[in-house]
Amino acid sequence: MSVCCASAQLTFPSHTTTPRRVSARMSNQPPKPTTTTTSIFTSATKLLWGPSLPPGLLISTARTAWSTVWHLMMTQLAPSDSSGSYTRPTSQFRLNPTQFPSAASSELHLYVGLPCPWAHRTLIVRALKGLDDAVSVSVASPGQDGSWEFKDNTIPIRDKDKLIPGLDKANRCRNLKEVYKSRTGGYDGRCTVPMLWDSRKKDVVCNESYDIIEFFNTGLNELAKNPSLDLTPPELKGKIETWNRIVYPKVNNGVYRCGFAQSQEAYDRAVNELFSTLDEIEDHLGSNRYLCGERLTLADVCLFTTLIRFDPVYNILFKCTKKKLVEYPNLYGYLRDIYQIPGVAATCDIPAIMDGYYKTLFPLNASGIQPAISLSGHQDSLLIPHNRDSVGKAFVAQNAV
Ligand SMILES: N[C@@H](CCC(=O)N[C@@H](CS)C(=O)NCC(=O)O)C(=O)O
Repeated sequence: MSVCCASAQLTFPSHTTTPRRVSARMSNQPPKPTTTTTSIFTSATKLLWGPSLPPGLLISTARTAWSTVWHLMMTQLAPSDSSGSYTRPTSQFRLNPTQFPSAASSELHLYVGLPCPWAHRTLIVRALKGLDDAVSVSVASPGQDGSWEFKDNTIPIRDKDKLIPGLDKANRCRNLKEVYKSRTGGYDGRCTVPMLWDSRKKDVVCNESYDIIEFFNTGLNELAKNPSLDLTPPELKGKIETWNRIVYPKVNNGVYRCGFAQSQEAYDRAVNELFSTLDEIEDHLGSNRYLCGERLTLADVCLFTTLIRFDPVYNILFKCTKKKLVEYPNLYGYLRDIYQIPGVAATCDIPAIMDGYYKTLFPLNASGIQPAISLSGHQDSLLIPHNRDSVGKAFVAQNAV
């Protein structure tokens, strides 16, 4: 099975840009009990133990069985170490920044899924650099068998450039596993998004998001509409690395360490590290428009894709509950600032994100029910003015894009 942003295999259901009801047949949820089955259960329990709770022995047996099954599922969903801390598996296809493939000899295609924060990074940098013509995209959605698959959504012609789940435009495969398998040399490992594919060589170029965004930022300038935008300017490389070393383990992966923890200790450690890092960033953003000062960098792109999922998903589903993002005025303004950079909003789809997480991470949300979220989690609220132009010495990075 595949999992959103994790390792194992639980997948996302299909989604659209607006919230909608998914029919029981189409969704990954178990069918709802009918009135007849509900009344059979009610009658059976009344017959067995009347209106009181089931006998203690039954409860403790069910509890042991339930928790064993939960641990088994979590082990596949999210491998952990002996202390119960989530350990993210490493990506198989990496890019060396000193040996980027040549743009002229490749035909690049990007595979993504909209709920995935790692894939989201690649969509943002592709949009900011103006690589939409140079790198085509297929948006995958989850299938019943647990792998990312491609669905025929018969996208209207006017929407053909929108990021909507659909068919595999590069290989006409039914699912991502088939694409990975068809690579020169074959493949039998984890089939994750984002995945960058070279249609000419019929091979995976890379399936590690940070490598892909570095490549998009500097390796394809001859094809980019905004070649002058540099999201890793040489003078900021040190700061970017410093922030990445903090933000990746404590925030990007930190929210997963909270949600996928398999012991109280592992959760406590993760949640404390997450919130002390958010407190630190909140302070920093009081006098810096972006993480590295006046310019938007790759470090911001990486932080942004976690922040936009925070109130609608991680705060609730992953128990990142000490605070909501909206309670951090600087972080929340920073989120809106980046969202309002031209090109970014079109890569964001909160209904698709919610659909993906709440309906497919079965061990964390067995009912599949999506919670109602407060206003701060809604996409429209990201259009509220951010008033951050004056924070620090504002070099308006988005003017360059
Ligand atoms: N380290 C990878 C993580 C990618 C990842 O975990 N993607 C998830 C979706 S959010 C996935 O495709 N999981 C499928 C699986 O694990 O089989 C990156 O940054 O690109």
